[in-house]
Amino acid sequence: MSPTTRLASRSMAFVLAGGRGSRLRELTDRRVKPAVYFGGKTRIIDFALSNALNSGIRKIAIATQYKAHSLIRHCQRGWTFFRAERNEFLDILPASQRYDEATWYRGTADAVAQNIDIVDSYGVDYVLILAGDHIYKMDYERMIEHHVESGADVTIGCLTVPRNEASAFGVMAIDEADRITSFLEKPKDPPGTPDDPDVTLASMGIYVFRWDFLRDLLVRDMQDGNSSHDFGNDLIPDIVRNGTAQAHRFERSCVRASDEAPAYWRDVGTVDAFWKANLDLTNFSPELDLWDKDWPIWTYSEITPPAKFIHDEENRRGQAVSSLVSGGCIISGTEIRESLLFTMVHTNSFSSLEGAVVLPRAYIARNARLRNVVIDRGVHIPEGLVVGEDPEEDAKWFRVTEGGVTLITQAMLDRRAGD
Ligand code: ADQ
Ligand code: ADP
Repeated sequence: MSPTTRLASRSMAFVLAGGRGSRLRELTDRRVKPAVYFGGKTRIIDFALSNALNSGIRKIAIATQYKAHSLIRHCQRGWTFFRAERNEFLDILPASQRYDEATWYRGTADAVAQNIDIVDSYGVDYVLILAGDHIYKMDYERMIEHHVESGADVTIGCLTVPRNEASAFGVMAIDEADRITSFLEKPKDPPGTPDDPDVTLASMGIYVFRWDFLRDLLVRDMQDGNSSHDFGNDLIPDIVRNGTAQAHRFERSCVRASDEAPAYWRDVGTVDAFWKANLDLTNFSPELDLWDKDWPIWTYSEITPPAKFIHDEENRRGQAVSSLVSGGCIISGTEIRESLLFTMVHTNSFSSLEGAVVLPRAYIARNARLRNVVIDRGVHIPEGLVVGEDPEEDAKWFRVTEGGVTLITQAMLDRRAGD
């Protein structure tokens, strides 16, 4: 066994999956952001979980609270790779009133603090804190190695983002050894870096700690009446002020499509970003490589027959170009371009889709023309619906984003039908 394998086996991943993700609007009305579908077969949380599994981490806990049902169901059905007899597991930790005073997890640090005894029972040396809501491929073991080498109290995953987007992040300044010298959580006016005033070094919201260090910190934080019990707001600024914090640049451990490929990381936190990141997969050579056998994205996948393309009885072609079409789809006499269809989507004659992200089990009746849309799971698109040609008309019934994407859910269609 190589020393690095041992490091992963002495570590656990604690995945934070409790926040709603309200900027995804109606897509998170009934499911939490990590449970939102992404990429045709997977859900957002599968990326963090697969990174952990592919990095050799076999102890994973997931803290949930908001609308956790479909997330829990997905993990129970799909994330069954672990062998309890080798002390491997995936534990789901719903906010469960384990402490009288706190019904819910009060913040991200509280989600770990309320489970201190459970983490103790895992017997690990290192804890990797992850967010369950980003799309990227990363070898976490390299980050844990970096943490051990540097001897810092905490190591924070970070990447550069455009300065005008940086106010959504924790941002940091570093010295020449990548030690963090200052940290500001979501500043209104984020500073640029010394090399480039237009970019900012931002926290990815992922952290490595020694468990004994983090444990002490959490116990103290729980008793602090002024704390919001959040990593980004409270614990990280405190360590930067009073201890040592190391920046780990994402480029050091990202898993790339090829040596020349950029380091791919996305927070698909808005409908526009979600739509774009999904459709980017239809590019000739996508930056996110889902075909890479060395770093697969594991998931629960329904058993489905192959996708089927048929000419209808009037001999109209069912066809898709520059598109991804998942198992179980039936494309009957529909023209599809630059679109991504999840499993078991059924489309019908004289309809066309362009720039469409269609979640599982949607049904599209005849004569529909849909452009630049996100269609929620199980939606029944009625005959003749036209979307993407008249934004004012679309906005009467559906959610039209700043970027001009229309989100369609069944509740919106029901309102429209009832009017
Ligand atoms: P935010 O993006 O604001 O900032 P936050 O809302 O703290 O992220 O959520 C982080 C993760 O924790 C998400 O996966 C979320 O689902 C989960 N979560 C939120 N509240 C929770 C709770 N009460 N219980 C359980 N899980 C919860 C953070 C950092 C920034 C950093 C960005 C990067 O604070 O410094 O830049 O992430 O996206
Ligand atoms: P998934 O996210 O797994 O695709 P669905 O979209 O079917 O699941 O449902 C998301 C969540 O909403 C699940 O927890 C499901 O049980 C719940 N749900 C689905 N349909 C309804 C409904 N009509 N009323 C209330 N809850 C629903």
